[in-house]
Amino acid sequence: MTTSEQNDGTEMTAHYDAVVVGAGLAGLYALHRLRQLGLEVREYERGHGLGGTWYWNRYPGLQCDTETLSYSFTFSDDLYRGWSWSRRFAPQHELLAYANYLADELDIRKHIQFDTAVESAHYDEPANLWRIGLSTGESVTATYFIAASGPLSTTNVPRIAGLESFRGEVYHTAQWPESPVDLTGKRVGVIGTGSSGVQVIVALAPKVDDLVVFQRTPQYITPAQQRLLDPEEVRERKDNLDELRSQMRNSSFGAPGTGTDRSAFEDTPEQRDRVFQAAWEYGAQAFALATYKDLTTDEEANAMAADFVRRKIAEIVAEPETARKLMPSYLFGTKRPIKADGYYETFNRENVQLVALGEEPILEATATGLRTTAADYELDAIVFATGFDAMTGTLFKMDIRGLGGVTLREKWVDGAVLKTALGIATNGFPNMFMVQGPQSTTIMNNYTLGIEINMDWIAGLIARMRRDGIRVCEATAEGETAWAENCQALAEKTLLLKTESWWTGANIADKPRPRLFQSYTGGIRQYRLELERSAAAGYPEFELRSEAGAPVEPAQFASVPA
Ligand code: NA7
Repeated sequence: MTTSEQNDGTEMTAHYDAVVVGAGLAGLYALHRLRQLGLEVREYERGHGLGGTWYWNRYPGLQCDTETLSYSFTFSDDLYRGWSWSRRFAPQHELLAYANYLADELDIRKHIQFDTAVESAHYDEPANLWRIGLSTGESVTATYFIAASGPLSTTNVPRIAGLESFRGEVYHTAQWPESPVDLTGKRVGVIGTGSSGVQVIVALAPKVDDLVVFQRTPQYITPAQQRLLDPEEVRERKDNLDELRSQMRNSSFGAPGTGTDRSAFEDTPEQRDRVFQAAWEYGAQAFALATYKDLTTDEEANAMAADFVRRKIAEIVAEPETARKLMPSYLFGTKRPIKADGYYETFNRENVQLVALGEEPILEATATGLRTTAADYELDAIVFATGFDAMTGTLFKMDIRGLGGVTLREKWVDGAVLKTALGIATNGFPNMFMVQGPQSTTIMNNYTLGIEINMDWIAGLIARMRRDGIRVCEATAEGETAWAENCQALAEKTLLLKTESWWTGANIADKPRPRLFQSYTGGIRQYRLELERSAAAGYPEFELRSEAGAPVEPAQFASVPA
């Protein structure tokens, strides 16, 4: 850090080589990689502790829905081997402990300032630096501005008329209090049945007196098949890390056992049932990713999977009317697949009631509960499990301004087109990089691996810049247009655009939505190859300018030894 005098000669502004937003897993790895380059880095975290998603989402029943033996950083053998998960899917406290383990082992905690939100980041073109305003009232400057602020970190709380008059407790799954919440013996309403809602519903049902589930869209939920990890399988993974890395980096999802080349049309209906049943029993991502390759590209194949789940619902749920309300009708896999144990069984409990909001929308909150068009539901607590303003929400919340004072929102929404170069940077915002930003693999794939691939590439680019005296790196308009079109073309080959979801930004009423798909859907392997191609070709999606302001020719740039 260096400090500089302001014009009036009184205030001092700290300057860092890089400022990183967020101390979730992406921010922690970003901090580590940039420190490895010898940069002075400051990381700001709005929370009181690190861990990002795993810090904020403390609701009962939370578990990661990617298998933990793959949901771990693999960049260091020692770190991978030094940590042991207890279960196939880690619970929240273990995920948080893992984030803290990383920070301590990498000795990076001292570079993180907690309880501090980045409120603004303005690019100062003449000075070629970012001026960053913090919630503490401080301001700092940085050469590189790194947004590791998370795709799911700004909560979505729907507006319900009269909510302020509700006399009971109100929670959001992603803003769960640190102090214990005891809902034992209470009447609880849960709004939302995405991954978080489903987990909290299963966890609360045996504890509360009455549970009323307010469901907007019925979901496809396949079993996670949670279990304790067998020490032998853990040892096997740890002993064969190179193989694990290779399997992860060469798969589409980013974890072993998550792909298949088989088409649903190659099997008879009886064979297909056996394949779906085996995947149902295996759990994890198997049903969505390892049964048939065409589930999310062909509507007929898709219907086969959807039909299997609907038959399961009919078998499991005793009350036919409840089963009917739980039947999903959208195309399977076009919202993020949900993995949970015992969800449909929960509706056989006498204390659990399902309200289909499609049939009886919520009118308002009253002092004592929620009123729909059909009934009054008396509640002691309302739990919002209503998700996030995903992908762009947190980026838009910060006042990020690039060249000419243009904000990201103005560029992507008012300009109506979401465009990024490789999901990492955007034209008009020099020296700003996003870790797992929009149009990267984000949480469509194994997030920890996506972070590593993304951040290694960014670190490689910054290392080259520093070595070659390149002061400005800006995504080109052509580069980002090509990437955005690539993302869109890939999404159009699937069924994903046929359903409104948080992947498309549709979960939030009135959200101004950028056109073009918000994620890269080509998978981890293809994304990695795209990044490698770009680096090998001298970063053609970027303009790199030297001290004198002259563009550096890609060929000249690429010829510098790594
Ligand atoms: P999600 O997956 O966005 O789920 C949010 C849920 O809340 C979903 O069922 C929504 O229904 C529902 N929702 C959202 N707004 C409303 C309103 N206004 N009224 C009623 N219901 C509403 O968030 P999660 O936290 O569960 O999971 C996010 C990711 O985190 C997940 O994919 C995992 O990767 C981890 P909808 O389906 O939109 O009709």
